[in-house]
Amino acid sequence: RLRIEHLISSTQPSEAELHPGSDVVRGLSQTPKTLPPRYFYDDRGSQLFEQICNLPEYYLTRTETNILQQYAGAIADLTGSCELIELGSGSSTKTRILLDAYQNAEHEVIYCPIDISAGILESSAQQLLLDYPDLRVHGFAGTYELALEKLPDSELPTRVIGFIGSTLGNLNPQACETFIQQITNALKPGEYFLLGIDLHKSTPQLEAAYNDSQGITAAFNLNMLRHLNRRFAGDFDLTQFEHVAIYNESQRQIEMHLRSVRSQVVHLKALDLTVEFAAGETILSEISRKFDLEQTQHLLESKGLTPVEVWTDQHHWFGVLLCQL
Ligand code: AVJ
Repeated sequence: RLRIEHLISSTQPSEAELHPGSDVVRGLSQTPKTLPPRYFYDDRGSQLFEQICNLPEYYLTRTETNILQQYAGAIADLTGSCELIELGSGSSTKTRILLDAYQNAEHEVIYCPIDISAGILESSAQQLLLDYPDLRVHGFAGTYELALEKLPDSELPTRVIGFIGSTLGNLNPQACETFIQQITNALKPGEYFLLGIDLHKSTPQLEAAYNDSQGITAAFNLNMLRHLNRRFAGDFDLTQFEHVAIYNESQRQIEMHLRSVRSQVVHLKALDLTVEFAAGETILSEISRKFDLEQTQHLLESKGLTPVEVWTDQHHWFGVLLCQL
């Protein structure tokens, strides 16, 4: 009941495949300096992220989980039997709420998790097979782009592409448009897109969620430098950088930085890269955009994805949208 395909682009390898770390070189050579958020997620970073999801200040995961618990039955009834394709499936914790709902409604599901990390994909798929004796799992280890291009036609009446957890917030508006276009290209008329997004709210609440009192988010942010040290033979001194997260109200995004506490020089030997930092200079390690439910609906609609149903919590902190092509 388990099949995992490892996607590699043999015909047209991407720049990232041909030159691992070229994105790091580009980001650190720029002013202001940036790094791609995907470097958060080595094994330790994925563990820290799981801890973040359980923090009292980090309302996102808890709120989305509650929305899914309340409306998973409605989602299952609206789509019926389907292939459930999840982008960035990780540990598949929230997915279980959906799988339970389809099971209760006696709708058949083939679960297609897509994740860049083959290890977490394999282990969470094995666990799901144990817990759901009728479930078929067809996973893809690779990037969203490749997986979306290579998705086979559905064996079941329809497909649902799920992108929950507000990962969309990591994309700037232009990248967001490109991404939605990739979704519509991958779907056939009548098929669904299930999206979870964090919503705009007060600055103190947002800044608390990204500056938790236990310092887990700070550790998560700094771990990116440890990851780069290991991957690219670097000498970032983690004691000489500090975590900064501020809400940019006009752009409606949390901006997470690594700030150099003094002037210093860092080397990444495997990339043949030397980087100079001024005292107080920052690296932008992540944007986390906070959306407006109506604006997002209009954006999806303008790309041909019609919102079928929109759910939120009592405080309007988080939104879940089911759209149809
Ligand atoms: C996984 C991108 C949704 O933006 O809230 C958590 C990552 N960064 N704390 C987010 C994150 C800092 C998270 N996303």
